[in-house]
Amino acid sequence: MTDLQRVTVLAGGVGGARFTRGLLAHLKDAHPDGTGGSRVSVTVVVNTGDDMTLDGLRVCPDLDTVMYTLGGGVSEEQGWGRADETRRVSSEIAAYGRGWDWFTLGDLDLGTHIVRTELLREGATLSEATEYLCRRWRPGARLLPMSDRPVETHVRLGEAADEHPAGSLIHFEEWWVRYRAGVVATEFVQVGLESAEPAPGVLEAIRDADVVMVPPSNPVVSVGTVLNLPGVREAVRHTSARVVGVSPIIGGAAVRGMADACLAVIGVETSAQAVGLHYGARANGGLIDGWLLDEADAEAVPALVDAGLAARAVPLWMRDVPTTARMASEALDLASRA
Ligand code: FO1
Repeated sequence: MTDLQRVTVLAGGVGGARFTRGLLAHLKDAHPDGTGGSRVSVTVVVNTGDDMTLDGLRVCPDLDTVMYTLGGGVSEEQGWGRADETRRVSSEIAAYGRGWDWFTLGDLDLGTHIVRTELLREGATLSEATEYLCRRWRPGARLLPMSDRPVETHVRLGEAADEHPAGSLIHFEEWWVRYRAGVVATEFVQVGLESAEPAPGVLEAIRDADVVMVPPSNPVVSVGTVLNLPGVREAVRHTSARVVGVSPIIGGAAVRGMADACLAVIGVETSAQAVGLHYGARANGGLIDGWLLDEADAEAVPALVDAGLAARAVPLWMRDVPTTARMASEALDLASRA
C-alpha cells in the first residue's frame, strides 16, 4: 500500500504494545520520511479497563505498557512495567498494611502514577495527561485512552475466593494477577460504560485511517473493552479503512496471559479460527476484513475465507522486533488486498 498515511491500532497491553513496536519499525523501513522516521502516522487507541486507583494514585496498566514499550523503557522479560525496577516504596506501603500485596507498583513506575495523578487533580483529562507523559517517552505514535471517563473492567465471580463471596464483583486486575484468572468468572462488567464516551479523536482516528489494526491483544478484556465503548464498534464497521486483525491464539493456545480464560467467559473457543469469526467479517456485519493467523493454524484459512475474511497464515510469534515488523508488514499487505 504505497499511499499509506494513517494507521490506527486498537490495543490492550503487552501484545498490542509489542505488535505496535514492530509496526513502527516496519513503517520506518518501508515508508521512510528521510529523517529516520516514517511518514505514516500511527494512532494507538488503548484499553483503560484495567485502570484502577491504588494508594491514592491513578494507575493505567495498558497505557503505561504501550508508552514504556514504544518509549524504550519497558521491562522486556515482564512485558509490562519498567526495566531496572526496584520495589522499595511498595515494600514500605506493604509494611503499613496498605496497597495490594499481590500487585507491585515499582519505584520508577510510581513516578508515572504520581505525575499522572497530579495532572488529573489539576483538571487535565486522561488524554491530556497521557500526551504530557508521552512528551518524555516519545513513543513515535499518538496514544489515546479509549475514554477520558473511567470504565473499569470488573469480574463477577462464579465461586467464592478468599474474602470475596460467589457472585461478587472484583477488579479485573485482582482476578488477573491475584488469582491468575483461576477463579471461575461468569461475566465481565465495564463499570461506568453507560456514561462513558470515546476520548476526543478516537472515532476520527478510526474513521480517517487508511488501515485499522486489531493486534494480538486479549480479544475480550482489551480489544473487546475498547469496542464496547458507544460508537466505536459502529465506527470500525463503517470506516473506509481496511480493517485487519492478528490472532492472539496460536495452535489452540493463548500466546500470552490467560486469554483462554477470558474467551471461556464469553463462550468463544480458544482457536485462531474462533476468534477470527468472533470479530467477524465486515462483509457479513462483523468488524474485520482480514485475519492473520499462524502457520500452525493454516488449516483454518478456508473456513475463514468462506466466512468472508481475507485470511493468511504467517509466522506470528513476536520473538523480536524484526520478526514482529515482518508480521506487521504481512498485516498491511493483507489490508491492501482485503
Ligand atoms: N502484573 C502482574 O502479574 N503482577 C503485578 O504485580 C503487576 C503490577 C503492575 C503494575 C503496574 C502496571 O502497569 C502493570 C502491572 N502488572 C502486573 C501487569 C498488568 O496485570 C497487565 O499489564 C495488564 O493489566 C493485564 O494485561
